[in-house]
Amino acid sequence: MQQILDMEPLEALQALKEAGVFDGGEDKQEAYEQLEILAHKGVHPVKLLGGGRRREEPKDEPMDPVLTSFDLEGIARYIKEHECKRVVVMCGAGISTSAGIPDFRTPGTGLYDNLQRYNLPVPEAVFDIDFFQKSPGAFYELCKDMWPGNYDPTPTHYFLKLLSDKGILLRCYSQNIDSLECLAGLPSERLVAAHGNFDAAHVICTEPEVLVEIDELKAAIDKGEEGWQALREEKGNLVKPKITFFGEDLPERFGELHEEDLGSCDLLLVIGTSLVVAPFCMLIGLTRPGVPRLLINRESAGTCGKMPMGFRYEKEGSDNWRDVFQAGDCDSSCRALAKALGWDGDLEELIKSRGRAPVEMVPWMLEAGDTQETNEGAA
Ligand code: CNA
Repeated sequence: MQQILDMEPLEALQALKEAGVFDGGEDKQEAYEQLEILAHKGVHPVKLLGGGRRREEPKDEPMDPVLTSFDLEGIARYIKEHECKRVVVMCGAGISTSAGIPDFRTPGTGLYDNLQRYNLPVPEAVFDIDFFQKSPGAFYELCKDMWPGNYDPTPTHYFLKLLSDKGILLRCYSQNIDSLECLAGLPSERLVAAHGNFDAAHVICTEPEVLVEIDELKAAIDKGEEGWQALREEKGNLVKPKITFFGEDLPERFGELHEEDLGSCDLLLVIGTSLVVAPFCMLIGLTRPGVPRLLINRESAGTCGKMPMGFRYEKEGSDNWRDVFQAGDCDSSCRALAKALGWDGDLEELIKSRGRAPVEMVPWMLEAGDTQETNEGAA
């Protein structure tokens, strides 16, 4: 593995392929294709496959169970007994559906239907730079609707604020562009908006990048096609919020923090995502093998049949020592987890006060003095 680590990303991937790592089934082939895209961008496959420096335990080899039960109660007990201090949350569109913002992949919801008149070949095309250049209207329509201020945070967003106020949230990695985490009061240093958001705008395809005031873009979009066409002429090309499109690099903050955060977290919560967008989905494989992982989602996602170091909750007995799948709705599951922790009163107060109610830190963080000591790395 060390020799492979020293190779260039593409060369290393080829060596792994030749060694048979991707033999046996469509899922493995899909994983190979995702890693190939990343390798072209300079991301080393071994880091994502779990062979990086931080691995103290062998990859995907059974260990003694780290949970006393594989359910929300087991996770709650783990948090308290192990005095978790560095919880990482990964989330996606599913945490905002109860706010009224449709996700992509749930059949029958509105986002795809609303955009039909723009003849999107697939829903994801709305975040495709080539499609945007040909047909910008669909994305601008989506922007108008999703602009921060049009929707309220959900109980799940306040659950994130609760973890932060309790002092145990190291970071929340969100794929969402709706900024509802901030609106719920989550401090910006606790958030990585992995696919960007509406905080800033830029002229596409400029090097060095040309920034545009976000309010200027909003005013143009509000005027409709006439408005954004005029802005395009003025700036020399289309202007868009700094939301990451397929084929664009993720924000620098993601690159700076994710390895250290995932490699040092003591619990991973994955909420409301189908875990199909790379490189984001690969983060679940960067935790140390003894770290418990909980997926809260309506449907199964990110399993080991689909990706390297994926969840093993479908496995029997000693083949799953740490993964829990809570199938169902995010809001009720977060409420149930808060209840199992004895924090349900705090959560309801946060929801009622729109994130303003005071919440006391967990005793083990109070003893630590302040969050800096253990949540070092707030950036
Ligand atoms: P996705 O692929 O649409 O998956 C969402 C997942 O959430 C699915 O597996 C659903 O079953 C599940 N789900 C939906 N509602 C709930 C609920 N109430 N409780 C529990 N589970 C639920 O979306 P991902 O986030 O995985 O995909 C990443 C894309 C989608 C990102 O690039 C986003 O930018 C993009 N997106 C973002 C938003 C937003 O910002 N709110 C909305 C739509 C799409």
